[in-house]
Amino acid sequence: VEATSSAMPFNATKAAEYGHANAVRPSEGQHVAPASSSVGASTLSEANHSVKVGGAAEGGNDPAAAPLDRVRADAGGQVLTTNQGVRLADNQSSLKAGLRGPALLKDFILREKLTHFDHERIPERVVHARGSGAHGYFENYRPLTDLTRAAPFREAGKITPLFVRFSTVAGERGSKDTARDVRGFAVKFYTDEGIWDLVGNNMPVFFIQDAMKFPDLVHAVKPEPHNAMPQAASAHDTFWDFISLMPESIHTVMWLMSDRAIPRSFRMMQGFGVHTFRLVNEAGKSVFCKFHWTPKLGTHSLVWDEAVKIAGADPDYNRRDLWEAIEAGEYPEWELGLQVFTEEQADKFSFDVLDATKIVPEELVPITPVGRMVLNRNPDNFFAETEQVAFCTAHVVPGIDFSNDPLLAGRIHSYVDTQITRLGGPNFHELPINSSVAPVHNNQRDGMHRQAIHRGRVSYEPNSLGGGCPFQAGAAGFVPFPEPVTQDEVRGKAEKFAEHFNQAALFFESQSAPEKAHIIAAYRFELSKVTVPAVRQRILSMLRNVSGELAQGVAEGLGMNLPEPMPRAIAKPPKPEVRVSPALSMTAYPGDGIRTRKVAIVVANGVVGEGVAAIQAALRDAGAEGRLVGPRIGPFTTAEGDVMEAAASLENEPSVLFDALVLADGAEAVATLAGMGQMAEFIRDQYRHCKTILALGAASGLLTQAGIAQDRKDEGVLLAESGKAAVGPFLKALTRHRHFARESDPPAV
Ligand code: HDD
Repeated sequence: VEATSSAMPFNATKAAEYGHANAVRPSEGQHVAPASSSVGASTLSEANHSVKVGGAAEGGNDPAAAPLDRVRADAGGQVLTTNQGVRLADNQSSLKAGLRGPALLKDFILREKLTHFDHERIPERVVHARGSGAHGYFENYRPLTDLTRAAPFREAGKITPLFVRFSTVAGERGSKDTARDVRGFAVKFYTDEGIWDLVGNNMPVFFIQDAMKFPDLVHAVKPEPHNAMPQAASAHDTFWDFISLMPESIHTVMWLMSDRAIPRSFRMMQGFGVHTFRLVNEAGKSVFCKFHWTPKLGTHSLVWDEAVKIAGADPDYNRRDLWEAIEAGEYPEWELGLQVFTEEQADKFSFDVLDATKIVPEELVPITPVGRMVLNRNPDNFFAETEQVAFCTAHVVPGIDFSNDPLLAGRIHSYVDTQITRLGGPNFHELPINSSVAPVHNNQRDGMHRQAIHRGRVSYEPNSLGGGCPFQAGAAGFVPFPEPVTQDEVRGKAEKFAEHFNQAALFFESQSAPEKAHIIAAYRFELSKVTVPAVRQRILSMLRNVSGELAQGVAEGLGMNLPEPMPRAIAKPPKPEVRVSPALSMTAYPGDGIRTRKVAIVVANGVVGEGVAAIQAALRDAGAEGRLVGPRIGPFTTAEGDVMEAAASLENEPSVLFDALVLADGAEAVATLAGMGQMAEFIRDQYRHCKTILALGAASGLLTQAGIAQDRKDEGVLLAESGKAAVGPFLKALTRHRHFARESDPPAV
C-alpha cells in the first residue's frame, strides 16, 4: 500500500528518517541523521523543551500544549487500520468459514480488536480514584527570590503551565461526585526546571500524623471488605470505629463533617498543600511555608439533602460543572497564598508544624498572595490525560524542599511506588501528560513501555566515551536543604503531637451558626449509620473534648446520653494562641458575584414571555445562566404568541441542579404546572435548600400550593408583577447564594 500525502503514515518520524515523509521503504544502507532541532527526530524527552511565555497567557496559549502535538491523534478524513497500520476492508463481521460457519482463528483483525479491548482498563487509583482534570497556568505576581529559587516564582508575570486534578477520595472511579468526602486538589507545575507536584486537598489538615497509619485509614473508610459496601461513603462502622480509636483524626473529621466536604463546585473550593514545606533561596537559606489556593468565585457548598439527590440526578455534577465552565470560557481562577515562617517562630507555637493534623492559624502567620492559577483548557482525552496523570509528592524542583513531617515522608515513597502498578512500570514519566517540559537526560534505561530511543553506547556516569555527558549540574541542580540531624533512631512522636482537641475546637468555634448546625447534622447522620453503639459512644466522648454544644447536639440527634469525655493523652494541654479564627468559616470567602450560577426559569404554554426575557437578559449580563425548564423539552408558545425553546424539563433536570428558581407568569402556564407533582417538589427543594425563588404574577399560586404560604416568605422568596421590576431585587438575593435564615432542622417544608 503506498502512503499518500492525504493519508500520512502513522509514524511520520520514522518515515522522515529515510529522507521524505512519504517514504515507505528505506533504500539500501541509507542512514539520515536526525536534525537535532526537529521535534520529529528527537526523543520524547528532548522534544519537551520549555517555551517561556511572557505576560498573561490567553486561552489556549499554553507552552505545555505544543509538546503534546507529537502524540495527538485525529482520525478526521483517515482510513480505518489495525494497530499495525493495515487498512481494514470490513469492520462489521468476523472471518467465518461460510456465512453460517465457525469463526476462524486466523482472523487476526478480530483478535487484535478484542485483545486490545480486553485490556482497555488500568487499575484505578487506590485512593482518589474518581477525578476530573484541566489544563491551565500559574502567573507569578512578583519575584520571590529572597525566599525561594523555584522557577515559577522567579519573575513578575512569569507563566508556568500546569495540569490540575480534583478528586474524591473514598469512592471508586465510577462513583458519584457529591459524596461527603475530602476533595483532592493536585497541581502539576511544568516548570522550567522540572516537574513540581503540589498534591493537596480542599482541607488544610489530614486524619493521621504518620504515614504508618495510612493503609489503616484507607481500609477503614473504603467499602467494607466482606460485602463491598457502602460505596463512596464514610457513614459506616469501620470508618467510625477507626476514628473513635484515633483521637488525632478529630480535627480533620470536623472539616469532613462540615459543608467543605460537599462543595458546590471544584471551582468554589479552597486548596491546601497541607504539610509544612520548605522554601530555599539561591543562598541556601530556608524558611517554612504552607500553600493555600483561594478561589475567585468564593467558597460555596451544597447542603446534604441536595448532595444526596444530586448523586442520583447527575453523578457527574462536579465534573460537568468544571467541564462546562471551561468550555464556556468562564475560566476558574485561584489565588496562591503563602504562609511563610521561620523555624524559630515554629518552635514557639503551641502545636507542632510537622504535625499534619494542625493548621497554622492566620492570626499567627498571615497569608501573602503570590500569584494566580487559571484553568483554561479541557483535556482532549480523559484517559490519556486525567486518568494517566501521575502526581507524586516526591516531585519537587530546586527551591522547594520537604520538612520532616512524618506523613509527608511516607508520601514521598508512596506516590512514585503506586504509579508502577497503576501505569505499568517505571516509565510513567514518559506519558505525555507526565513528561517534563524541561529536558530529561540520565542513564536510566529500559523497563516496560520505554518510549525514548536512547542513542549511543554510554548509559553510565562517569564516562569518557560519551564526553562525560550527561553531566552533574552541581549547585545549579537540586541541592537538598542540609538540615542537621543528630538523634537516636526511635519509633514515636514529638510531644506536641499528643494534643488533639485544641484545633478541632478552634474550627467549631469559628463557624457561623448555620455551619455549626450542619456539622451537628452531619455527625448525626453518619453516626446513625453506625450499628455498634460502643463506637457511637466513643465518638461522643471525643466530641465532648471539642465542644459541649456539639456533643450535646449530636447526642440528642441519636437519642443517646452524653458519656464522660475521652481521657486526653496529656493531662495539661497547652493553651491555644487562638480560639476563634474567622478565616476558618466559609463565609470568609463569599467571592465576587454570581457568574456561572444556573437559574431555572420554569415555562409552559401561555407563559408571559416579556418577564422571562427580562430575567434571562439580566442573568446573561451578570454572567449567569437562565435556563428554560418546561413540562417537557422543546418549543412553547408564549402569551404574546412567540415561541420559546425549553432546554430542560422538570423530569430531566430536577431542582437540585439549579442555584435558583424563577416561576414565570401566565394563567395557562401556571394551571399546567399546578397539575404536575414535580413542580411542587421542585419548589419545595429550592426552598428547603435555601435558594432564591422568584414568582412572577399568577405563579405565586404555585408557591402556596407547594406549602410556602405567606408566613414562609423571606428575603430569598420574592414576588413581583413584572419581570423587569423583579430583576434588581432578584439579582441581589441571588448574590447571597443561600438564605440559611429560613433553615430549620427538621425542615419545615
Ligand atoms: Fe495521597 C493520591 C492528597 C496523604 C498515598 N493523595 C492522592 C491524590 C491526592 C492526595 C490529591 C490524588 C492525586 C491525583 O489526582 O492523581 N494524600 C493527599 C494529601 C495527603 C495525603 C493532601 C495528606 C496531607 N497519601 C497520603 C499518605 C499516603 C498517600 C500519607 C501514603 C503514605 N495518595 C497516596 C497514593 C495515591 C494518593 C496511594 C493514590 C493514587 C496516587 O497516589 O497517585 O499513593
